Amino acid sequence: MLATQSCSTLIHDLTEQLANARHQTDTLFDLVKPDSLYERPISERHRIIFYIGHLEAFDWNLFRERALGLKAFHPEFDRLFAFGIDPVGGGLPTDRPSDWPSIAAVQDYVRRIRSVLDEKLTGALLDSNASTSDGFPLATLLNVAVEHRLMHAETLAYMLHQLPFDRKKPQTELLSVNTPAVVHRSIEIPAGAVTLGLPRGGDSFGWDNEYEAHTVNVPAFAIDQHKVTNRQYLEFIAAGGYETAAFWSDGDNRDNNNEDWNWKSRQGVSHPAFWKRQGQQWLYRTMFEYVPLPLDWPVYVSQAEAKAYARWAGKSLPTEAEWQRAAYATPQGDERPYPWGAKALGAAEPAEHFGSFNFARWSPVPVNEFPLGQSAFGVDGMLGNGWEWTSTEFAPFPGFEPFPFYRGYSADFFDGKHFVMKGGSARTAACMLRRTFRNWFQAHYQFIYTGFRCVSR
Ligand code: AVJ
Repeated sequence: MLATQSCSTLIHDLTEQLANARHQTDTLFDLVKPDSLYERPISERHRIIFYIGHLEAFDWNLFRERALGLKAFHPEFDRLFAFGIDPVGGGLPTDRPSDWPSIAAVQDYVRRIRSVLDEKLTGALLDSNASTSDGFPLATLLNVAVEHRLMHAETLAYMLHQLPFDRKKPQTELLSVNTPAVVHRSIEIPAGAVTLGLPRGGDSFGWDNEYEAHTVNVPAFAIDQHKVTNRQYLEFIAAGGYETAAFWSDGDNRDNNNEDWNWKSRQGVSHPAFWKRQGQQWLYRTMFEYVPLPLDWPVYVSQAEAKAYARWAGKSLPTEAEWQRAAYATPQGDERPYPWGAKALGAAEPAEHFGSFNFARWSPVPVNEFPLGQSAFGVDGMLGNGWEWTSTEFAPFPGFEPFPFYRGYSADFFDGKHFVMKGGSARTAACMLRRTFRNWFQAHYQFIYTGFRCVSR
């Protein structure tokens, strides 16, 4: 497992983090039986083989010319494996397995890139002021490579989750399903300010969309202490939640008012993607097996489903700023680096007693499993055990500038179709639990480790 550590600017730490991240993704691909690497577990994404090449092509395309001044040795693969896909509104890929290179050729490409990068980066890094042709410190690029790979370690887990069990090498996992009964209540958060974003010129790493820091004044609201559980979501289903159009549209002035309802109807969605009905019973699909639905685990759903539940409950999804205030603000008016602050157990850095993250396990745990992780206001489980949907469209903060070496990382998704998720899942690396990290997906994407909690205003 990865050491629990946050982002670093120290070169030595960074090369070690890259090695750890490689180990993490290698282990994931290793979970797949070799005859199944050309499968496409999620129809909106590439086949598994693409990602083996992609993780190396990404690093190589990032460093090769601008940091190391090297020549390409396989430009065709550099292009083939350069970018993943996220089709908006249909347009699924239609390639066939035979369109892709052999596993041996891809592994060769991977090995060659790793050995060249390891050799050349070590040299370049000896100069502690090393920077790229566009003037960024080499440390920033290394953070980009490490976090890009760690994000894929999570999104690959979503993908392999959907791969049929018999195409994976089985693993046993002890599931946590019993904790003290979950008592649901909502917590009043008084009106006040909260900081979003990172100030430029600081020495910690952030992606382009985390800049710049700014203050938002948030009116008073009340927020669920816990994430919405499978048990609560069952009540929504029993109340006809998936058959009632009123829960699926905004009733506001948007032209695409019925988009969520139309999506749900067209796709025939009638329950969360991780659930399966068997006779009178609901089963839950974990990474390796079906189990009876664990009622106190957080429900993982698309944003459209989360919003429908919230409307049924007479509540809303939190905005990004509300979520941030519930997680990091305090009654005293200061802000904590992590929801739990520096408590009796010593350092405030993410540690396993504060929540389920940093590859701690495959499956969720009950929503009340880690009371030590509570925020200053007593809101529980805000980091780990599943990302949380906000109602906020993924859009730039004031002062946003794309990274010149990766212009599309965020900007390609400022399209009104992607929404901000905050928090983290069991498969989120510790470094991305920082306060300013922003994740996002399309409102209709169901295969992510993402749940929600509701607010009232
Ligand atoms: C930030 C998780 C939404 O997976 O689409 C990986 C991360 N971008 N390679 C995604 C990403 C390019 C991105 N998310």
